Amino acid sequence: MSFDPNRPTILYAAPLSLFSGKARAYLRWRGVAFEERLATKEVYKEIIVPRLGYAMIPVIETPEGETIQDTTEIIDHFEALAAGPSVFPEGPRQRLAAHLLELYGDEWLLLPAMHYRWRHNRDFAYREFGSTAAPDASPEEQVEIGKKAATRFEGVVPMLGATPEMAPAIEASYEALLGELEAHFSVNDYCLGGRPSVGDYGLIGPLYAHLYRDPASGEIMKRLAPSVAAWVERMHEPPQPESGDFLAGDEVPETLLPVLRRMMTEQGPCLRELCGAVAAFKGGSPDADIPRALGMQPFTLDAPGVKEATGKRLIFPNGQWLLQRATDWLGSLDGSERASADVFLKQIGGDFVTPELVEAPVRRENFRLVWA
Ligand SMILES: N[C@@H](CCC(=O)N[C@@H](CS)C(=O)NCC(=O)O)C(=O)O
Repeated sequence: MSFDPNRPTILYAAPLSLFSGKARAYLRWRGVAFEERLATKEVYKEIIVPRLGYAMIPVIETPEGETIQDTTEIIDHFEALAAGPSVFPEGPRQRLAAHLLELYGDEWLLLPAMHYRWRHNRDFAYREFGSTAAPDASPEEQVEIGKKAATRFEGVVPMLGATPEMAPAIEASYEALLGELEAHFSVNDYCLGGRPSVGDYGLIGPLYAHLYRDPASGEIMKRLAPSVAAWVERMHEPPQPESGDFLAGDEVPETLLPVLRRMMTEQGPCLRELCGAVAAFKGGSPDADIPRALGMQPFTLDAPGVKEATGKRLIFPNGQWLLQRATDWLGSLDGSERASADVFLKQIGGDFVTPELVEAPVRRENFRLVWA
């Protein structure tokens, strides 16, 4: 892509941020010439909050001055401009798998990400929050600044389901997932073959900043799943932008199926409940703004050897917005393509995923969810 040094694409982001890692990895693979600027306290105050109305990263500023927040919208934006290979596979199954994996990474794997960061990397995280907010402060000051800056993030961790009681289940489920991913990435460069898909970008969010870069978590990943760590490195520093092909014949590799089955076992019941909660909220308050969270829901992890694997988590309508990318895709298919996608969903225990699952669709406008 062309690059005007006078008007670069700017990514406001931070090394410790989950979704910054997703955006950065994508922009690098896409070959976008961008400049990354640290989301310091001043950047939040002077750029991010005035533009979005709230504090969130990553944020893109395009050479034309357009602001984009939300990694999915960032990817959509650059995919629409790109002439090269797409991160959206064309095959019905592969495209569905890619959308589902983005939803799994963005919304579900927050749980192990937050658990490991705040239980096993707390001091590191304070330092990182401090050096992001105030890069010029002394290391001692940064720890204090970091503790304050982290409150908003740390405070929400139990509400994501990462409570001390759930620690054994979260770790057992995550280690089982690492085993499944290891089996996959020891024979495949990316989820669907030789090219990263939007599903890889969903997974890289939690698996990079929190579960690879945070030191205690990185040690676990490198020890238990070296091929996963190698995939993280490949994703974060792509050897060759805009290269590679998806597997031929719309194949979703056998080795990816256990990962998708785990997603459906753990996240599936919550997705059904989420769609019901969004529809009930619309029924009760059709004119109200859609809140970021709609109460709490129970969830159960597939945690080998652990008895207490049920906790509670916030219900996030944003998850439905991401799910709609899968259900809209499914709804656009007909004939043999739809039949092939349905067989695949059955194979992974996801046959509840139908266009009808979403009763009250949402879309994004001006950095917020609104009714579609
Ligand atoms: N769906 C958004 C999520 C972005 C997000 O949660 N960013 C975190 C940092 S990794 C953040 O700024 N959170 C602030 C908050 O949740 O209030 C995206 O894909 O960009």
